Parts: sequence; structure tokens; C-alpha cells
Amino acid sequence: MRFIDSHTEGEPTRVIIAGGPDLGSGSMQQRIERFARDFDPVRRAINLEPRGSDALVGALLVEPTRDDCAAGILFFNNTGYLGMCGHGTIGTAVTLAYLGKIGPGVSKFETPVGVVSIDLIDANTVTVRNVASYRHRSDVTVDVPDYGTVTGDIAWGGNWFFLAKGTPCPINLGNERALTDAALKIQQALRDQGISGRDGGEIDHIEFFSEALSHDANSRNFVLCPGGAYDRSPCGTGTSAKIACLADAGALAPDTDWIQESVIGSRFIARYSLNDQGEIIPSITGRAFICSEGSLIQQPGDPFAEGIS
Ligand code: PYC
Repeated sequence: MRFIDSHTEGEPTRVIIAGGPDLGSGSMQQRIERFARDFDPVRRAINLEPRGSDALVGALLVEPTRDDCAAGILFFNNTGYLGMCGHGTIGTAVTLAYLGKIGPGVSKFETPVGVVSIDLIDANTVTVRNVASYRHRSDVTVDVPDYGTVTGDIAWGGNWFFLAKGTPCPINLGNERALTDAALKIQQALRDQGISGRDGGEIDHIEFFSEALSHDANSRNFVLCPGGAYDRSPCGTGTSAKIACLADAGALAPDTDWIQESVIGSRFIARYSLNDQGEIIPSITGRAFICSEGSLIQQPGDPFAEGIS
């Protein structure tokens, strides 16, 4: 399998550009289900150590079903599959530009949760126009062992998020372990207490927020991803979920910038518009940089050819 690695504001993306599994035709949702059912060892080989890492998000390029889309993208990580990935979309767009497959301006991609568009502003800077995002429930309380009652909002930004009010400790890399432990406990408590997104969607991403450290940013966040790794970037779908909550609360007007800082201090600039149906459409601007390209090799007899599970 040929791959190109990039990072988007610190968060890695590995785009499989050749030799990935043939998922046939069908909708993006059908193809990601086929990936999970028939080719999960391929996901593990790409993402898990020793070839990958817990933070890595994989992106498989597939033929789109729609003529107006440049590609279909299926995202996956160390534990399973993602409906959408904001940093991964920025990384994929910069990768396709690096390969000369897209040029400056707007391109559309199909994902399992809908069509997103990107605007390639320069070789490294991309704005993603995400799927419609919304706050599903506000001020939800969850009883978390060792932490007590935690209150937050449940929102969709292409994945399901629990956006806790506040943070158990200051959001910085020195507290990465404590933040991860608290978020994992909230993730488990939501599961145990049957608290979910619309139609039972599993809330597999947890966010904490604090004041930003830089004077011109609006907020700092910590985002726990489904496989237990934290997002080094401010998380594109997580920032979309945040924007949806702010819009729903009347705390952010359309076309107003919201600068979201990550736990490592990198940032996305977010804003939203309303579509004809009055839905919130977040846009996220960030930068990605190519880090490496190569081939994944699985030699006969390698006991970890399919990753360390
Ligand atoms: O940027 O949307 C995102 C994302 C999801 C998981 C990791 N990054």
C-alpha cells in the first residue's frame, strides 16, 4: 500500500493512495461497512503500531458516486471507523494538492455522513465546509465515577460529541494523562447510562473547554477520540459541534470567526452559515503539512503484520 502522511495542526493523517482494499461500488456508508466487515485487518495494519500510532487517522480514497465530487473518503483510526474527520479532510486535501490531483479553489468529497467541500487556499491552507451540525441536547448531566456529576451538551459535527462544561484541570500537555482519564470515564459513563446522540448514535468523542492561552483565540479545547488518543488539533468535527452549540445558544452570529485553540496550542478558525433549510453549516480553516510518503510492507512471518492489537 502506498501512503502519504501529513499532519493538520499537529494531528496526523495517513492517506492511502494506492493498493488499498477494493470496496466495490455502493454508497460511502455501504463501503465503510464493507471495509469494517471484510477488511478490518487492513485498517489495523495501517493504523496500529508498529506501522502507525494511536493518534493516526487513516483515509482511504475511493471512487465517488457523484459526478460533482473529486473523491470519496473513508476515515478510520486505531479502534474503528469515523463518519467524518475535519483534520483528516484538510490533510487529504493538502495531500491531493501535493500530488497535483486538485488545484486551488473548491473541490467536493463524499463521506459516509454526507458531502463536504474544501477550498484549497494555498498548498497548506484549507477551509472545510462541513456537513450540517446541530446541538442535540443541552445541559445533560452524567454521573461519572470519581468525578461526580458532569454537565454538558450533546452535539453532532459529523461525529457525536459530549461537550463538557469546563475542564477537570488546566488544558495543557502536562495534564494530558489526567484529561484523558477523565474523558475516558465520561465516555464510559455515557455508555453505561444509555446517553446517546440522535437515533442512538454512540457519543464517542469527549471535549473539555477552557479560556484560550493566546489573547486572540476564543477558547482552548481537549478532545478525546474514540480509541483513547487525544486530538492534537482542535478537532474539525469537534469544533463544528462547538460552533453548533454556540449558534443554538445565540452566542455566535453567522459569518463570525471563532478561533479554537488545541491542547498543543495549534488552532482552527471556524465560522458558520445557515443553509436554505436554516441548518448550521460550519466552516473550519486550518493548515496541513506533508511529512512523509512510502509503502507499507508486510513481510511473510511478521507476527505484527496486522498491528499490535
Ligand atoms: O478533526 O474531526 C476531526 C477529528 C476527529 C477525530 C480526530 N480528528
